[in-house]
Amino acid sequence: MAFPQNFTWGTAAAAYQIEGAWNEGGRGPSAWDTFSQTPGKVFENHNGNEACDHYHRWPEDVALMQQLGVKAYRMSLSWSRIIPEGTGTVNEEGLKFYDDLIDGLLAAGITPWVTLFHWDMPQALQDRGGFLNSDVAEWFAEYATVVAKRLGDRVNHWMTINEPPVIVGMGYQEGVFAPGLKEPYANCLLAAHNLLRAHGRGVQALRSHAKGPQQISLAHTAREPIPATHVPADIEAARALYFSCEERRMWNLAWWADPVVFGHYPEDGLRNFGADVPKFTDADMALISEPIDFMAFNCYTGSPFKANTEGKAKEVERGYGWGNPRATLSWLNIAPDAIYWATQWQSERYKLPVVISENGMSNTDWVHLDGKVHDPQRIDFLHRYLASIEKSIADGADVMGYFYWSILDNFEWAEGYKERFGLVHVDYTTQKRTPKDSYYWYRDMIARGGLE
Ligand code: PNW
Repeated sequence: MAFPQNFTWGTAAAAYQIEGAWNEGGRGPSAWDTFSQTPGKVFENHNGNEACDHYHRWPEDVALMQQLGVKAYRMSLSWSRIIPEGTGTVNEEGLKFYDDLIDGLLAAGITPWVTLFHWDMPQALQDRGGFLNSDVAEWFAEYATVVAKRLGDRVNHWMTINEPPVIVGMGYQEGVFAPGLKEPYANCLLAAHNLLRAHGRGVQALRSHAKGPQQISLAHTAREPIPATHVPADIEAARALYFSCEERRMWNLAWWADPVVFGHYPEDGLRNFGADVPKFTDADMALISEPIDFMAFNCYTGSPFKANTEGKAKEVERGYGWGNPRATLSWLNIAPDAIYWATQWQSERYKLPVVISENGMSNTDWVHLDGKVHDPQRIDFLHRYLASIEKSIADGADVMGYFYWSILDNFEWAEGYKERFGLVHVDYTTQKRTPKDSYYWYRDMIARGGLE
């Protein structure tokens, strides 16, 4: 059992979570500025105004990644840094920032994997409805074209959009993330459809304006049902649930992934969501299913299911301590089998190579008396999840890369700076970076090319 030689070892972050400099260099406001600057939306009213000050400190951060030995860095671009109003005038200073960062990464031997949209919708476009406005597909194409023309001579790994279920589910349905809406289900499905159309236009723009062959995807996420045993009935039931569209929520993986790969929405979803499904055309579905090159999947957690007497998956009842062990973030119970089944089932169903575009955990990290940050939980977490990927590869899944979330502690959305996911600790009062024990563990593992 071993990882392939050419396996992409990486780490990740996103613009709003680390850059800061929210009103510098000509950047326009985004929906996350508005949301986090509204009292009561984020833990202790934290916001991303300064974050990790990566905008000014990126050379230090790139050096940290180079010493870590990662081959790739998954980063995102701030749309409103590049086009402050979302459409129209391009901000040269914003483009120059990413130009320099990408040159810095390449000089350090690190391949940039660029996500165009990691949740920070330009406020000017949010004011026009954001994903509820069908024009979003054209706005996104305009932005993707500007980016591809400028960066597409050096960047050839792309993700259009990060985690549709979180954007629409948490942002438009539950209202706990920007833009903080609580829309009826029909509007959520409309936003979902517009988002997928935007993805398709993004793929087209990247293919037409970036140079040379491109590797393109969008980053999915879900919470995995995990078969509680290896009895075939339990595996079948959990797999069926994984790809089912029964619940009227946004965490239905197949609702997002089937249209992109197969060009149609899943039958059960069309039936179950009925009149709430927006009107769509064949041309829409052709656009949404513009070919992609790999599945990107952000994998964090899952919970065990068993088949009941009808063969349907039922969550296993557990007593006190449910979900333990867990990260400090309440939904994140430690479930290494989630990454095994996610990679198995996605590679079987979609027949594309899978990249784990995010995986990580938040922990109670602080700088200890000896000046170091000891995080044995994260090392154990990494070891278990990576062993699961190794097993999945041995069992036939085509997994081509892994990106630890995140290189730095950062702005964890509605949880603010309370949750620390980084391989590198950040003191937000001084901006001092301290690599954690897990950073050195991951470094040694990459150097060896796999687990011991
Ligand atoms: C991802 N869930 O979000 C995001 O892509 C990152 O920006 C974020 O920092 C990271 O995971 C950790 O939260 C998620 O509720 C948010 O299952 C919520 C869920 C999953 C992923």
